[in-house]
This record gives sequence, C-alpha cells and structure tokens, in this order.
Amino acid sequence: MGSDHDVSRRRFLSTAVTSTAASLLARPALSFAFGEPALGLGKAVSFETEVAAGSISPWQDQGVLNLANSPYAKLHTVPVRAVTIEEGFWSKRRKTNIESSIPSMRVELEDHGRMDNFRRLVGKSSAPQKGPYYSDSDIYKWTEAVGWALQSGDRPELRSVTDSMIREVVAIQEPNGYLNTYYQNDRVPLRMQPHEQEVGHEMYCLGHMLQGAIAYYRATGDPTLMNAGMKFLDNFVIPNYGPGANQKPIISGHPEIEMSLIELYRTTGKHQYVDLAGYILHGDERATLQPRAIVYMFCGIPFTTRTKLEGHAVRAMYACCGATDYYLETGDPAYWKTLNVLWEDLSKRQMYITGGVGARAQGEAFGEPYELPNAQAYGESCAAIGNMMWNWRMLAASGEARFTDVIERALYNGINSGMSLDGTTYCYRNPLAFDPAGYDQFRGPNIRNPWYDTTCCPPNLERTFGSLPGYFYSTSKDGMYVHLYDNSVLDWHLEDGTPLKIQQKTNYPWGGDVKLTLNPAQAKDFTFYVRIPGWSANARVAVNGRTVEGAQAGQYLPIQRHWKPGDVVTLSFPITTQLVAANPRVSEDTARVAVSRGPMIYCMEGLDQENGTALSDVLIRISAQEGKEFQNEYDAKLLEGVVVVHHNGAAHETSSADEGLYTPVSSTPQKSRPAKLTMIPYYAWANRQPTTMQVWSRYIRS
Ligand code: FUB
Ligand code: ZN
Repeated sequence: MGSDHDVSRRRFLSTAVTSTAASLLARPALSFAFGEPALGLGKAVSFETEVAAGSISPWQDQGVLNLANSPYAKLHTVPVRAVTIEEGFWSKRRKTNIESSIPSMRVELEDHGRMDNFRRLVGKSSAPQKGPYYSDSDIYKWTEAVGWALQSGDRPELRSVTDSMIREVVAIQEPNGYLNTYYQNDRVPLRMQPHEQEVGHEMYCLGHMLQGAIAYYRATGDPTLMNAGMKFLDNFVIPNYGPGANQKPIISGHPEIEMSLIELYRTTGKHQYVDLAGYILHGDERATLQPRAIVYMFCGIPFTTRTKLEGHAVRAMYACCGATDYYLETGDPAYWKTLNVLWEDLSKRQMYITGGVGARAQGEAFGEPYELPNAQAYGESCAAIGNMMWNWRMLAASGEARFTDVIERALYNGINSGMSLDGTTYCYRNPLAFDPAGYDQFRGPNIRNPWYDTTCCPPNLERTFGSLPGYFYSTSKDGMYVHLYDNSVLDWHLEDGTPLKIQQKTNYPWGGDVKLTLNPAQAKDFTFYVRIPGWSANARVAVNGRTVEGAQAGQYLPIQRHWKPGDVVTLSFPITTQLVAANPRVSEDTARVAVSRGPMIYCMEGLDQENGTALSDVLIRISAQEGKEFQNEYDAKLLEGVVVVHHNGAAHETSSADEGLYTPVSSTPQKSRPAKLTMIPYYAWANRQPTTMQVWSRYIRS
C-alpha cells in the first residue's frame, strides 16, 4: 500500500499522541519528492523541511481546516477530536451518521459499481464503468466522511474497510500520476481536453480525492491517498498544465480543486499548491469559454471580477470557498472585497430562510435576485453545505458572527433536512413547499431516496455531520470563541499552550439556556468570545452569576478576565416562536409568513392538520399579543423528539376548488373558520408517509 518514500519516523514519533497512533507507526510517510513545480510562482517548500522545522501542526491537531499558519486567519480551528458531543440534539444525528448512513452508503456505492470502476482497471472486475463522470468523487466524499467520523473515536472495522478501499483506489494510479476511472481505455485521449475540462470533472474528482485524503490523514496519520493525490498533481497536472508557455490551460469546470489545493498546502507546506489555486481562480485567458459557461461554471474569469452569485449553485459556493481559502493564505484585498460583495448578494437576495441556495432546477442554479420559489425551489443539499463551508471560512477570516448565523441557519435547517432521521435516505432537493401528488412524475412521490445516480448529496451530508465537532470552537491570539451550542466537552488549549476544558450543558436548540464551565489548567488572562445568535434579542450573559453587559444579537460578546478553573458562564437566549416576513420582492412569499423558534425554521405537514385541513387553506393568525398564540410542547415520541408548535389559526371556509378560477374582488374578507394548526421543525419533514408540506403560509390579522 502506498509508496516507500522516506518513512518519516521522526514525524510519527513526534506526533504520536493518540491511542491509535501506535498502530500507525508502520504506515507509509508522506511523499514529497515528485516533479518540480512548474508554476515557479512561489517557493517550493519541501514537506520534510516544514516538518523538521515543526511549522506544520501534527496531523492529530489539524481541524476541519488547518489554519494554524494561515496569516490572514483571525480564528484558528480546533481538531474534530477535541470536541466530544454528548447526549443532546446533535448526538442522535451523529450516531445515526456513523452507525447507519456511512455503512449503508458504502453498500450503495458497492451495489452501484463505484468500486468496481476501480477494480475493472486492474483486472479484478468485469463490470462495465458505472455512473457519470464524477462517480469517483462519491468514493472520496465517503472516505472524507469516514475520516472525520474516526476522529471522534476509532472504529477498527470501518478503518480496515476504508484502508482496503484506498488500496484499491491507488492501485489504478498510472506511473505518470493520472488517476480517474472515467478517463481510461478509449477515453484516454480525451483526458483534460478543453471540452472535457468543462464537463468531465477531472479536477473536481481530484479535489474530492485530496479532501478525502486529508480528512483520513488527520484521522489516522495514513498519507497513502494523499500521496497519490500529490503524485497526480506533481507528476501529471503541474508539469503539463498552468500558466507557462509549455503548459496548457486549466479550466476548473466544477470548482472544488481550489479549496482542496489550499488545504493540501496547509497540510504539507508545499506552496505551489496555493499558486496553482490562485492561477485557477484567476482563470486562463487562453481558454476561451462561452459567456454562458463562465456563468454556469463560476470559473474561467478572474474571481475578483465577479459581482453576483449566479450559475450552478454548488459550483459558485465551492468557488467562494476556494477564494476565501486563497484570501486566508495571501491576504489579497481584491479577493476580500469580492467575497464581501458576493456575501451581501447571498444574504440579501439569494438565500432561503433555511440557509439553502440555488432556486432553479434548471442548471441547479441561482435565479434572479429575490427569485426564491417554494415548491419549485432546488435548494440542493450540497449547495447548503457549500454555503456553510464558505461561511466557515469567512468567519475564520473575520471573526464576525454574521457568518456564524448563516452557518447555524443552514446547518439546523437546509442541511439537516437533507438526511432522513434514520440516516438512510436523502433529499437531493430541499423545497420549501411540497405536494407528493405533483412532485415528480418520473421519480414518484419520494423526495428522500437512498441513492441517486448523481449521489453527490448523501456522502456530502455524511462528511458534514462527521466533521461537526470541529465547528464548535475556534481559538484566536487572545482567547477562545464558542460558535455552536450543544451538550459537549472541549478538551483543547489556548494558543499559548495553556490546556483548557469547556463543558457545555444545554437543551439547545429547544431551549435557550447554556451553561459553560471553563477549566483552564491554571488561572489565566484571556478573552472568551460567546456568540449571541442573530435571532436572539434580549440575550443575557453572566459569569459566576454576575451579569456581563453588552450582549448584542448577531455578535460575539468578548469576556476578558482572569479565568479560573470552574468559572461558569451562563447564557440565556429567550426562545420564542417568531413570525418572519420575507422582503416584499420575494413574490412567492408575498402576504405570507414563516414561523421560527430559535435557530429552527418550522413547517406544516398536511398529515398533522386537524380534519384534513389543506395547507393551501391555512391562515396563521397574527394578533397584537405576538408570540402568545403559539403553544410549544416537546414530544419525545414524535420524529425522534421535537418541539411541536401548536397554533390556533384559521382556514379558508371554502375550498378554493369549489370557487371559480377568477371572481370579482369583494370588500368583505373571505370567510374563514378557526383551525388548530400544528408545525414541526423543517429539518424533520418527509419522515413519515408522503404528505404536503409548506414553510410560508398566508395569514390573517385579528
Ligand atoms: O457535478 C457534480 C455534482 O453533481 C454537483 O455539485 C451537483 O450539483 C450535481 O450536479
Ligand atoms: Zn448534491
């Protein structure tokens, strides 16, 4: 397995601190001696030099991103393994992810020939190539999910299965470094041809390979897959493709490679990967692309000339991730400016209330500003994940809570909705209104399916839930940030090395009280930044019972003091049921409201409504006593435990089906009758029998 390049035993010994490390000492070391960088734009730093100098954190200490040396990162990640999520909201999802989703997806991948695609090339399978161009990426995303999951606890069986899959993957690598099952045999001449670069996802698959490899390396110390990825880059890509006169242009096609290259740099210290990412983000004028392609692919022109989100939503989100990563390493102000322009577009004109993005099914694309249809919403799970990943990078660059608010919105709603509660079926689309009768004449009424031929979303969801602990905290020069709330224990340290444990006790997101007990190894001056969610007006913060003033919704509250072991921070975010209106330019939401509770967006499902009241008839009652007309109840038996919202609303008296299609407008309001309405959190919809669903409902004032 892997190469016999210098076994960097010194590296393993210096970093082997986890329980799994002993068994890993025999693993191959990272290789770094492949082809010379052809880009010549930056210094070629050998990985060995970086390791010897101790400038790259040990693999066990690297987080979801390894920002330890990123000069423009204000915040730095903590490793996934540093945070243990205890019994609470996310524990169920994470248990299901590791016990059901990841194993069942492996079976699906096998059943649909994704591994046979590799075996066929070494004579171990006679099955034909299966799946679209980007099928290899399914394996890599799954490997990434395993990598993050193993960081929360070793699972020898899963590790051993993944090890053998990795062995089968690297076995097909050609001596020139090329590795992609689609462009083999008859398709060899097509490799990296201009048209193939636009549609064929070669760089996309390589990007996912690198991300999967890095997550797995950070879990196990095993660099086998990462070495293969570097060999692909150093022997095949960099010598032949790039800005040089003797190189051919690269078209990203589906952005993804950019962020993975920068993460590879952060893992190895080889700066040519940042340069390559910069070159790709800039686009190569020699590659002539149709204007339509430049919009759809979100690449091909300088990233810094973009002024709005457009085209394929996942492509745009991943491009923004790569561009933010590039900014974090280079500090190029033009990037930061563009990223902020695009973020304004996202948050003011393009994002669903669920944190989903990508309004249109056609082209899986962004629509015009404020074009946010409900039933027709595309809202691909991958796009919501891309949104979270991008905001995580923006947060690291700025330390600003507006980015965390988007992370939370997407995570609890448009991402969490993507996976069924039992973890075995997935939404590709995440609409905000649904009628099984008219859903999809080809797919039938099931919006959740165990498999899609384009199965990008399921393993993407799995990698996100696997990596979740890594999103709870960050360190900064002056202290520690807390971003997300759930029962958990952080066991990490401040940037000066002082060990720090933080225990969180909470019922979040159902309740808004959080108790954080800080245990620095010794009393210490530092700043603890607590996040006040954007939805939380009137938040209260106290340290050891004494109020700390200054809590503002949508900001971090810095608490600077001499922290002593056992100090307790209490946060109180009053959670009420809130009615939310959309900007009037969102025509589909005109005269409608949505219901939220803390970070959760609520929806109604037809099957919960009394007397079969049709969702098209329901009316939310808005009274002067805002919030009082809702009753909340935690129902442990429903949908694995949710707070259900009950509402004494109304319904139109007559079914609109009985009325004519058009009638004269009358000055008397349409007749309505009282109706008891029931709402559940949006993430839990479509987990029972097929039924209607809606997030935005009409209202009456009373
Ligand atoms: O093209 C690869 C993936 O398939 C995209 O990210 C998804 O939108 C789906 O089209
Ligand atoms: Zn997807």
